[in-house]
Amino acid sequence: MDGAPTLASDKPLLDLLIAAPRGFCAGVDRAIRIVELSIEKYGAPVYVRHEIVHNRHVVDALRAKGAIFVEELDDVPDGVPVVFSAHGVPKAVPHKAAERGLDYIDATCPLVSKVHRQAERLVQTGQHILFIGHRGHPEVVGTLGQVPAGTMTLIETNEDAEAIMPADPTNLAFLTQTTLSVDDTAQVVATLKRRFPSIQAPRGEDICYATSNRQAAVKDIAAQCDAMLVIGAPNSSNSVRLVEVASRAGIRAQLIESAANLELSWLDGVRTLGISAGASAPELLVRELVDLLKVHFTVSEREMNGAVETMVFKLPRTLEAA
Ligand code: 0CJ
Ligand code: F3S
Repeated sequence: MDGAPTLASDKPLLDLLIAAPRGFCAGVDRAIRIVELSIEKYGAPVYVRHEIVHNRHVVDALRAKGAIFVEELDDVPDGVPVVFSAHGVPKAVPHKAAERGLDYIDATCPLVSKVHRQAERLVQTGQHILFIGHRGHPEVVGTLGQVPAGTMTLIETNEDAEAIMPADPTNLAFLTQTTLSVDDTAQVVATLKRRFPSIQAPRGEDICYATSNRQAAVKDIAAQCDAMLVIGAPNSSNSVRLVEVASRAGIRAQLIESAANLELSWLDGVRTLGISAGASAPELLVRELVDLLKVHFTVSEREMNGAVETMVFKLPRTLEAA
Protein backbone atom coordinates (compact mmCIF):
# COMPACT_ATOMS: atom_id res chain seq x y z
CA MET A 1 0.00 0.00 0.00
CA ASP A 2 3.10 2.23 0.31
CA GLY A 3 3.11 5.34 -1.82
CA ALA A 4 -0.60 5.14 -2.78
CA PRO A 5 -2.48 8.47 -2.67
CA THR A 6 -4.54 9.00 0.50
CA LEU A 7 -7.50 11.10 1.59
CA ALA A 8 -7.96 12.76 4.98
CA SER A 9 -9.21 9.38 6.30
CA ASP A 10 -5.65 8.04 5.87
CA LYS A 11 -6.77 5.00 3.98
CA PRO A 12 -5.20 4.51 0.56
CA LEU A 13 -7.46 5.09 -2.45
CA LEU A 14 -8.63 2.08 -4.42
CA ASP A 15 -10.78 2.26 -7.55
CA LEU A 16 -12.82 -0.84 -8.20
CA LEU A 17 -13.97 -1.76 -11.69
CA ILE A 18 -16.58 -4.46 -11.34
CA ALA A 19 -17.00 -6.58 -14.46
CA ALA A 20 -20.46 -7.14 -15.91
CA PRO A 21 -21.79 -9.66 -16.55
CA ARG A 22 -20.26 -11.80 -13.79
CA GLY A 23 -21.41 -14.52 -11.43
CA PHE A 24 -24.40 -16.83 -11.75
CA CYS A 25 -25.59 -17.91 -15.20
CA ALA A 26 -29.00 -19.34 -16.07
CA GLY A 27 -27.74 -22.94 -15.82
CA VAL A 28 -26.40 -22.42 -12.31
CA ASP A 29 -29.58 -20.67 -11.14
CA ARG A 30 -31.59 -23.57 -12.49
CA ALA A 31 -29.36 -26.29 -10.98
CA ILE A 32 -29.50 -24.73 -7.50
CA ARG A 33 -33.28 -24.30 -7.76
CA ILE A 34 -33.59 -27.97 -8.79
CA VAL A 35 -31.88 -29.09 -5.57
CA GLU A 36 -34.03 -26.75 -3.46
CA LEU A 37 -37.26 -27.88 -5.13
CA SER A 38 -36.24 -31.55 -4.86
CA ILE A 39 -35.78 -31.12 -1.10
CA GLU A 40 -39.25 -29.46 -0.93
CA LYS A 41 -40.81 -32.24 -2.97
CA TYR A 42 -39.16 -35.33 -1.45
CA GLY A 43 -38.06 -34.00 1.94
CA ALA A 44 -34.46 -34.20 3.20
CA PRO A 45 -32.12 -35.79 2.51
CA VAL A 46 -31.78 -35.43 -1.24
CA TYR A 47 -28.52 -36.81 -2.63
CA VAL A 48 -26.55 -34.82 -5.21
CA ARG A 49 -23.98 -36.56 -7.40
CA HIS A 50 -20.93 -34.26 -7.54
CA GLU A 51 -20.98 -30.61 -6.40
CA ILE A 52 -24.14 -29.21 -8.00
CA VAL A 53 -21.91 -26.36 -9.23
CA HIS A 54 -18.25 -25.84 -8.39
CA ASN A 55 -18.68 -23.53 -5.42
CA ARG A 56 -18.21 -24.38 -1.76
CA HIS A 57 -20.52 -21.60 -0.58
CA VAL A 58 -23.38 -22.91 -2.75
CA VAL A 59 -22.72 -26.50 -1.69
CA ASP A 60 -22.62 -25.62 2.03
CA ALA A 61 -25.88 -23.64 1.77
CA LEU A 62 -27.65 -26.58 0.10
CA ARG A 63 -26.15 -29.03 2.58
CA ALA A 64 -27.69 -26.92 5.37
CA LYS A 65 -31.08 -27.32 3.64
CA GLY A 66 -30.78 -31.11 3.48
CA ALA A 67 -28.66 -32.02 0.45
CA ILE A 68 -26.00 -34.72 0.75
CA PHE A 69 -23.17 -34.51 -1.79
CA VAL A 70 -21.44 -37.66 -3.05
CA GLU A 71 -19.10 -38.31 -5.98
CA GLU A 72 -20.59 -41.52 -7.36
CA LEU A 73 -23.99 -43.09 -7.72
CA ASP A 74 -22.68 -46.09 -5.75
CA ASP A 75 -22.52 -43.77 -2.72
CA VAL A 76 -26.28 -43.10 -2.94
CA PRO A 77 -28.34 -45.47 -0.77
CA ASP A 78 -31.41 -47.23 -2.22
CA GLY A 79 -34.77 -45.49 -1.96
CA VAL A 80 -33.61 -41.85 -1.93
CA PRO A 81 -33.80 -39.24 -4.72
CA VAL A 82 -30.60 -38.12 -6.44
CA VAL A 83 -29.83 -34.98 -8.46
CA PHE A 84 -27.17 -34.96 -11.22
CA SER A 85 -24.98 -31.83 -11.27
CA ALA A 86 -25.05 -28.97 -13.81
CA HIS A 87 -21.97 -30.40 -15.56
CA GLY A 88 -23.81 -33.46 -16.89
CA VAL A 89 -23.21 -37.20 -16.48
CA PRO A 90 -22.26 -40.10 -18.77
CA LYS A 91 -25.28 -42.03 -20.08
CA ALA A 92 -24.39 -44.97 -17.84
CA VAL A 93 -25.31 -42.94 -14.73
CA PRO A 94 -29.06 -42.41 -15.37
CA HIS A 95 -29.20 -45.98 -16.72
CA LYS A 96 -27.78 -47.34 -13.49
CA ALA A 97 -30.07 -45.11 -11.42
CA ALA A 98 -33.10 -46.40 -13.33
CA GLU A 99 -31.95 -50.01 -12.86
CA ARG A 100 -31.80 -49.41 -9.13
CA GLY A 101 -35.25 -47.80 -9.17
CA LEU A 102 -33.89 -44.47 -7.88
CA ASP A 103 -35.81 -41.26 -8.48
CA TYR A 104 -33.30 -39.07 -10.29
CA ILE A 105 -33.53 -35.43 -11.30
CA ASP A 106 -31.17 -34.18 -13.96
CA ALA A 107 -29.78 -30.68 -13.33
CA THR A 108 -27.46 -30.81 -16.36
CA CYS A 109 -27.39 -27.34 -17.93
CA PRO A 110 -29.54 -27.38 -21.08
CA LEU A 111 -26.57 -25.98 -23.01
CA VAL A 112 -24.50 -29.02 -22.01
CA SER A 113 -27.42 -31.33 -22.92
CA LYS A 114 -27.47 -29.66 -26.33
CA VAL A 115 -23.86 -30.74 -26.89
CA HIS A 116 -24.77 -34.27 -25.71
CA ARG A 117 -27.55 -34.50 -28.29
CA GLN A 118 -25.26 -33.22 -31.06
CA ALA A 119 -22.70 -35.89 -30.14
CA GLU A 120 -25.32 -38.63 -30.37
CA ARG A 121 -26.55 -37.36 -33.72
CA LEU A 122 -23.05 -37.16 -35.20
CA VAL A 123 -22.24 -40.69 -34.13
CA GLN A 124 -25.53 -41.92 -35.62
CA THR A 125 -24.50 -40.43 -38.96
CA GLY A 126 -21.14 -42.19 -38.72
CA GLN A 127 -18.93 -39.18 -38.06
CA HIS A 128 -15.92 -39.30 -35.76
CA ILE A 129 -15.98 -36.49 -33.19
CA LEU A 130 -13.01 -34.47 -32.03
CA PHE A 131 -14.05 -33.08 -28.66
CA ILE A 132 -12.15 -30.01 -27.44
CA GLY A 133 -12.01 -29.95 -23.65
CA HIS A 134 -10.05 -30.51 -20.44
CA ARG A 135 -9.39 -34.15 -19.57
CA GLY A 136 -11.00 -35.29 -16.34
CA HIS A 137 -13.40 -32.36 -15.99
CA PRO A 138 -16.86 -33.73 -15.09
CA GLU A 139 -18.47 -32.07 -18.12
CA VAL A 140 -15.92 -33.76 -20.39
CA VAL A 141 -16.41 -37.12 -18.67
CA GLY A 142 -20.17 -36.66 -19.14
CA THR A 143 -19.96 -35.72 -22.81
CA LEU A 144 -17.49 -38.50 -23.67
CA GLY A 145 -19.94 -40.84 -21.95
CA GLN A 146 -22.77 -40.00 -24.37
CA VAL A 147 -21.33 -42.06 -27.21
CA PRO A 148 -19.70 -45.49 -27.60
CA ALA A 149 -15.97 -45.73 -26.81
CA GLY A 150 -13.81 -44.97 -29.85
CA THR A 151 -16.28 -42.59 -31.54
CA MET A 152 -14.98 -39.43 -29.86
CA THR A 153 -11.36 -38.29 -29.37
CA LEU A 154 -10.41 -35.67 -26.81
CA ILE A 155 -8.35 -32.71 -28.03
CA GLU A 156 -6.92 -30.72 -25.12
CA THR A 157 -4.45 -28.40 -26.79
CA ASN A 158 -3.40 -26.91 -30.10
CA GLU A 159 -0.52 -29.44 -30.08
CA ASP A 160 -3.11 -32.23 -29.90
CA ALA A 161 -4.92 -30.67 -32.87
CA GLU A 162 -1.64 -30.62 -34.82
CA ALA A 163 -0.79 -34.21 -33.92
CA ILE A 164 -4.08 -36.09 -34.28
CA MET A 165 -4.13 -38.65 -37.10
CA PRO A 166 -7.77 -39.72 -37.52
CA ALA A 167 -8.52 -42.95 -39.36
CA ASP A 168 -10.78 -41.10 -41.83
CA PRO A 169 -9.81 -37.41 -42.05
CA THR A 170 -12.73 -36.71 -44.40
CA ASN A 171 -15.44 -37.76 -41.95
CA LEU A 172 -14.90 -35.58 -38.90
CA ALA A 173 -16.88 -33.20 -36.71
CA PHE A 174 -15.85 -31.24 -33.64
CA LEU A 175 -17.65 -30.20 -30.49
CA THR A 176 -16.40 -28.37 -27.39
CA GLN A 177 -16.78 -28.12 -23.65
CA THR A 178 -19.00 -25.13 -22.75
CA THR A 179 -16.55 -23.32 -20.45
CA LEU A 180 -13.37 -23.09 -22.52
CA SER A 181 -11.16 -20.11 -23.32
CA VAL A 182 -12.71 -18.40 -26.35
CA ASP A 183 -9.25 -17.45 -27.67
CA ASP A 184 -7.54 -20.82 -27.15
CA THR A 185 -10.49 -22.63 -28.69
CA ALA A 186 -10.46 -20.37 -31.75
CA GLN A 187 -6.81 -21.36 -32.27
CA VAL A 188 -7.52 -25.09 -31.90
CA VAL A 189 -10.50 -24.84 -34.26
CA ALA A 190 -8.38 -22.95 -36.82
CA THR A 191 -5.80 -25.77 -36.69
CA LEU A 192 -8.46 -28.44 -37.13
CA LYS A 193 -10.03 -26.58 -40.06
CA ARG A 194 -6.65 -26.12 -41.73
CA ARG A 195 -5.74 -29.79 -41.34
CA PHE A 196 -9.22 -31.17 -42.06
CA PRO A 197 -11.03 -28.70 -44.34
CA SER A 198 -14.24 -30.75 -44.43
CA ILE A 199 -14.58 -31.00 -40.62
CA GLN A 200 -18.12 -30.24 -39.52
CA ALA A 201 -18.52 -27.45 -36.94
CA PRO A 202 -21.18 -27.47 -34.21
CA ARG A 203 -24.56 -25.88 -34.88
CA GLY A 204 -24.00 -22.53 -33.22
CA GLU A 205 -21.39 -22.11 -30.50
CA ASP A 206 -20.68 -24.80 -27.93
CA ILE A 207 -18.87 -22.36 -25.64
CA CYS A 208 -21.88 -20.96 -23.80
CA TYR A 209 -23.12 -17.38 -23.73
CA ALA A 210 -22.19 -17.00 -20.03
CA THR A 211 -18.60 -18.16 -20.56
CA SER A 212 -17.99 -15.87 -23.53
CA ASN A 213 -19.75 -12.86 -21.97
CA ARG A 214 -17.73 -13.15 -18.74
CA GLN A 215 -14.44 -13.45 -20.67
CA ALA A 216 -15.33 -10.43 -22.83
CA ALA A 217 -16.23 -8.39 -19.73
CA VAL A 218 -12.86 -9.17 -18.09
CA LYS A 219 -11.01 -8.32 -21.32
CA ASP A 220 -12.92 -5.06 -21.49
CA ILE A 221 -11.77 -3.77 -18.12
CA ALA A 222 -8.31 -5.37 -17.93
CA ALA A 223 -6.60 -2.53 -19.81
CA GLN A 224 -7.82 -0.05 -17.19
CA CYS A 225 -6.77 -2.16 -14.18
CA ASP A 226 -3.50 -2.79 -12.35
CA ALA A 227 -4.72 -6.16 -11.10
CA MET A 228 -7.80 -8.39 -11.15
CA LEU A 229 -9.44 -10.62 -8.57
CA VAL A 230 -11.77 -13.35 -9.78
CA ILE A 231 -14.05 -15.02 -7.26
CA GLY A 232 -14.42 -18.71 -7.98
CA ALA A 233 -13.24 -22.18 -7.05
CA PRO A 234 -10.01 -23.76 -8.30
CA ASN A 235 -12.02 -26.61 -9.88
CA SER A 236 -14.33 -24.17 -11.70
CA SER A 237 -13.23 -24.24 -15.33
CA ASN A 238 -15.03 -21.06 -16.35
CA SER A 239 -13.62 -19.14 -13.35
CA VAL A 240 -10.05 -20.25 -14.03
CA ARG A 241 -10.48 -19.09 -17.66
CA LEU A 242 -11.32 -15.57 -16.40
CA VAL A 243 -8.02 -15.40 -14.51
CA GLU A 244 -6.20 -16.50 -17.69
CA VAL A 245 -7.92 -13.78 -19.73
CA ALA A 246 -6.80 -11.11 -17.26
CA SER A 247 -3.21 -12.46 -17.04
CA ARG A 248 -2.91 -12.57 -20.81
CA ALA A 249 -4.01 -8.94 -20.92
CA GLY A 250 -0.80 -8.27 -18.98
CA ILE A 251 -2.09 -7.64 -15.46
CA ARG A 252 -1.68 -9.53 -12.21
CA ALA A 253 -4.68 -11.76 -11.66
CA GLN A 254 -5.70 -14.10 -8.89
CA LEU A 255 -8.53 -16.52 -8.21
CA ILE A 256 -9.94 -16.36 -4.68
CA GLU A 257 -12.73 -18.45 -3.23
CA SER A 258 -13.91 -15.64 -0.97
CA ALA A 259 -12.78 -12.41 0.73
CA ALA A 260 -11.30 -14.54 3.52
CA ASN A 261 -8.62 -15.79 1.07
CA LEU A 262 -7.39 -12.33 0.10
CA GLU A 263 -3.90 -11.42 1.25
CA LEU A 264 -3.89 -7.66 1.53
CA SER A 265 -0.20 -7.45 0.60
CA TRP A 266 -1.19 -8.75 -2.86
CA LEU A 267 -2.77 -5.31 -3.41
CA ASP A 268 0.44 -3.40 -2.72
CA GLY A 269 0.86 -0.82 -5.47
CA VAL A 270 -2.60 -1.45 -6.91
CA ARG A 271 -4.61 1.70 -7.55
CA THR A 272 -7.31 0.26 -9.84
CA LEU A 273 -8.57 -3.23 -9.12
CA GLY A 274 -10.83 -5.25 -11.42
CA ILE A 275 -13.26 -7.73 -9.86
CA SER A 276 -15.17 -10.51 -11.55
CA ALA A 277 -16.80 -13.78 -10.50
CA GLY A 278 -17.22 -17.12 -12.23
CA ALA A 279 -20.62 -18.47 -13.27
CA SER A 280 -20.87 -20.58 -10.11
CA ALA A 281 -19.90 -17.80 -7.64
CA PRO A 282 -22.72 -16.07 -5.72
CA GLU A 283 -22.91 -12.26 -5.82
CA LEU A 284 -22.82 -12.26 -2.01
CA LEU A 285 -19.12 -13.20 -2.24
CA VAL A 286 -18.44 -10.16 -4.44
CA ARG A 287 -20.21 -7.91 -1.93
CA GLU A 288 -18.20 -9.41 0.96
CA LEU A 289 -14.98 -8.72 -0.93
CA VAL A 290 -15.96 -5.10 -1.60
CA ASP A 291 -16.94 -4.69 2.06
CA LEU A 292 -13.57 -6.04 3.19
CA LEU A 293 -11.75 -3.70 0.80
CA LYS A 294 -13.71 -0.78 2.25
CA VAL A 295 -12.27 -1.55 5.69
CA HIS A 296 -8.73 -1.03 4.40
CA PHE A 297 -9.13 1.45 1.53
CA THR A 298 -11.12 4.49 0.53
CA VAL A 299 -12.98 2.76 -2.23
CA SER A 300 -14.65 4.14 -5.33
CA GLU A 301 -16.77 1.52 -7.04
CA ARG A 302 -17.73 1.45 -10.70
CA GLU A 303 -19.88 -1.28 -12.23
CA MET A 304 -19.19 -1.68 -15.94
CA ASN A 305 -21.83 -1.96 -18.67
CA GLY A 306 -21.56 -5.31 -20.38
CA ALA A 307 -23.84 -7.66 -22.28
CA VAL A 308 -27.30 -7.86 -20.74
CA GLU A 309 -28.23 -11.47 -20.03
CA THR A 310 -31.88 -12.48 -20.14
CA MET A 311 -31.48 -16.25 -20.48
CA VAL A 312 -33.76 -18.33 -18.22
CA PHE A 313 -34.03 -22.12 -18.45
CA LYS A 314 -37.18 -24.09 -17.72
CA LEU A 315 -37.21 -26.42 -14.74
CA PRO A 316 -37.74 -30.15 -15.26
CA ARG A 317 -41.48 -30.79 -15.56
CA THR A 318 -41.54 -33.06 -12.48
CA LEU A 319 -40.54 -30.10 -10.30
CA GLU A 320 -42.52 -27.30 -11.90
CA ALA A 321 -45.51 -27.65 -9.58
CA ALA A 322 -43.43 -28.35 -6.44
O1 0CJ B 1 -20.16 -27.07 -16.78
C1 0CJ B 1 -21.04 -26.26 -16.63
C2 0CJ B 1 -22.33 -26.60 -17.12
C3 0CJ B 1 -20.83 -24.98 -15.90
C4 0CJ B 1 -21.45 -24.96 -14.54
C5 0CJ B 1 -21.18 -23.72 -13.75
O2 0CJ B 1 -19.87 -23.47 -13.43
P1 0CJ B 1 -18.93 -24.43 -12.56
O3 0CJ B 1 -17.87 -23.60 -11.97
O4 0CJ B 1 -19.74 -25.25 -11.62
O5 0CJ B 1 -18.37 -25.44 -13.65
P2 0CJ B 1 -17.14 -25.40 -14.65
O6 0CJ B 1 -16.00 -26.07 -13.94
O7 0CJ B 1 -17.61 -26.26 -15.78
O8 0CJ B 1 -16.87 -24.02 -15.06
FE1 F3S C 1 -24.71 -23.64 -18.59
FE2 F3S C 1 -22.80 -22.07 -19.40
FE3 F3S C 1 -23.76 -21.81 -17.04
S1 F3S C 1 -23.07 -24.21 -19.92
S2 F3S C 1 -24.34 -23.83 -16.43
S3 F3S C 1 -24.90 -21.48 -18.92
S4 F3S C 1 -21.62 -21.61 -17.57
